[in-house]
Amino acid sequence: MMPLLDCGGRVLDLSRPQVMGVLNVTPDSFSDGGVFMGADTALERALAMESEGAAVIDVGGESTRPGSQGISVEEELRRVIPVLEAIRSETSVPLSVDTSKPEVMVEAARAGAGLINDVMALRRPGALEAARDTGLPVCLMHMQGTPASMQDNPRYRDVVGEVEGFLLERVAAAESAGIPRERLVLDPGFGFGKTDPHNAALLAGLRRLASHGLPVLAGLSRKSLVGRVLGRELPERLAGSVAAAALATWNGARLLRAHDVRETVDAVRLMEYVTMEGCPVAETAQGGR
Ligand code: 7PJ
Repeated sequence: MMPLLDCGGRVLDLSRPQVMGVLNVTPDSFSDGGVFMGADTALERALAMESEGAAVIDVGGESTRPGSQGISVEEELRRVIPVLEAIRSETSVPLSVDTSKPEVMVEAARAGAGLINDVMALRRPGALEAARDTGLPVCLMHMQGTPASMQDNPRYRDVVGEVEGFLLERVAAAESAGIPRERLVLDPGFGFGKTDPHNAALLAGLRRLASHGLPVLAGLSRKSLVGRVLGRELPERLAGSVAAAALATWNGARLLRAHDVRETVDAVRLMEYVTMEGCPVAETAQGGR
C-alpha cells in the first residue's frame, strides 16, 4: 500500500517509521537559523544526519515560522539549489525540498531533490502542475492562514475533522492534476495556524489521518507546543520533541520530521519494536496496524 516511495530513483521505505532530518538553509529559521548557510556546512550537517539514521533530508530555504514574510523565487533558488547539488552526490538517501513555489519545485527536482514538501499543499498557482511534471512524491501539509498571520487567532470547530477534510480535498486536487495518490504523503501541519489544544487534539487524533492508506508525516521537533507545555526555551526542547515524535509514531505516523536525528531514530525504533509485526506483544499493542 504505502511501503516504498520512489523519490526520483532513491527509495524511501515507509514500511516502517522513518526520520526526516531538517536542514534549514535560511538565515532566520526559528530553531537553528543562520547556522547552516553555506553549501559546505550544509553538506557536513547532511552527512551527519545520514549517519545518524535519517531516511530523507529536507532542505528548506524559506522560513515559514509564525510572522515570517516570504522571499523571492530568486533568493530561494540561490539558497537551495547549491545545497542540493552539493549534498546529492555525497549522500545516498533521498533529498526533499521544503518549498511552495512551483519554480523552486522544478529547479530543485533538476538539482536532485526526490520529494516535494509543500506546507501550502500545492495551493500556489501552478504548483499542482509543477509538482506533477517533476514526477516526484509530494507531502501535502495543512496550514490555516499564512505564516505572516496564522498564529493570530486560529479557529476550528473540529480540528481533526477539518484538517482531515482539507487534506482529502488536496489529495483529490492532486489526483485530478495527474499526481497519483501513491505519490502522496499527508501532514496535519503542527503549529501552522493551531493553538496548543489544536495541536494536542491532532496528535491524539493522528490515527484518523493515518487511516486513509497514505503515509503521514508529523513535524513536532522543537516547536513552540513543546516549548509552552514544558516551559522550555529552544535549546531545552530535545526530550519533549522526542516524546512527541514517539507519540506520533505510536499513533501511526510513518515519517517524523526532526532536527535531532539520532535521538528521534531511537524513539521511532522503539515504537516500531513494540507495535510492528515480529514483536511478541505487537497484537496487543494499540499502535500497530
Ligand atoms: C514542517 C514543515 C512540518 C512539514 C516546517 C519547523 C518549521 N514541513 N516545515 N511539516 N515544519 N511537512 O521546522 O519547525 O511540520 S518549518
